Amino acid sequence: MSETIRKPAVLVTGANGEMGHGLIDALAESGSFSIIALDVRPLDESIKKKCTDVIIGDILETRLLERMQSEYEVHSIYHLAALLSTRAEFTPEAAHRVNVEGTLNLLKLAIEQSRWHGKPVKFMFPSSIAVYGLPDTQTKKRVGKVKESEWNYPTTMYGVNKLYCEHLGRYYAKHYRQLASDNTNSGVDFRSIRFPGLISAVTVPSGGTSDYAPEMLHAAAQGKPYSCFVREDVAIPFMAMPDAITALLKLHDAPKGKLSTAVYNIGSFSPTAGEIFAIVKRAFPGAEIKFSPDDKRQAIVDSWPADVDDSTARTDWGWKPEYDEARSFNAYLIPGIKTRYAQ
Ligand code: AKB
Repeated sequence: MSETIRKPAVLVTGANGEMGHGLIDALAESGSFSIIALDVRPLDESIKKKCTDVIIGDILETRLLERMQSEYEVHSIYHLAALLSTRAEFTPEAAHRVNVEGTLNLLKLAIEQSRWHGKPVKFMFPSSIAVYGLPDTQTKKRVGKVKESEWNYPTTMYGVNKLYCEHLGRYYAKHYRQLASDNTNSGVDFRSIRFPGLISAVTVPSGGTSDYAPEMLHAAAQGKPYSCFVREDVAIPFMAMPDAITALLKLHDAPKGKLSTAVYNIGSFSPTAGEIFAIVKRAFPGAEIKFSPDDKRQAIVDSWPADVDDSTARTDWGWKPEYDEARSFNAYLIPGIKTRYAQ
């Protein structure tokens, strides 16, 4: 057995995804854990060098997870792997396998790990505003900010999967095998955040329905024309990636006794697509952007709330975005993206 096993390890699934990049940078900076990265694709060099071990494989491969069981002492799992909302609509059953069965496999791994080393395993689960489903745009306008318990009627397979996995996590943490004579605490400490659309200066998303905002920005910075698939007047909550990473780490570190729920909304700013267009145009005056809404993807965005009520996260674990709309674009996204494509 190698030395790394002695060090408490953090497992990051979907490590090569958008959030994985930011999270691995932040975890590596803290330096207190071995980082075990798992992804179906090889990791980009920039993050690979920050990980103790990289496993290329599928979260549906139970043998691979069983092998991990014996090789690592995992104390925290950031389960980021998922098929996002647009991609999931093309292959709903495959999405269900990855998003639900994959999560179940990781929850089982968490239980086994906790039994093995005797401490709780923190299970960090990024959920999404896709768990909400508003019936029409009038209702969306009328309700404004939604609370965690409201409008839980997702219209996408991805949203359905995320909502179910929130419940699965709560079950594993609180009620697992409740009728068994030997039933003891499962050892899973499940914590979840419903993220808004995320925008990163470093990576471009793929397969999501909130992708129009980052796509518009990244296309403009590269001088590529962009056709936006939603109407100018549609609004959903967005967040700059550094705030999303800070939120995950902050909820991970929050004292358990302060947490009144397993699932939290967090918000930052809620621009319309037209407002994002105006900001992008100011930064890149030559940008060729037109709006040609795709009715079906538009309907998905219309079903998501214009804003979220994140007061519980603020009270319980001190959530507060550091990047409002102006700071996100002026201090992070625009300079970061300019530097990225100048290289
Ligand atoms: C998606 O569009 O699928 C994601 C999300 C809102 O969770 N970005």
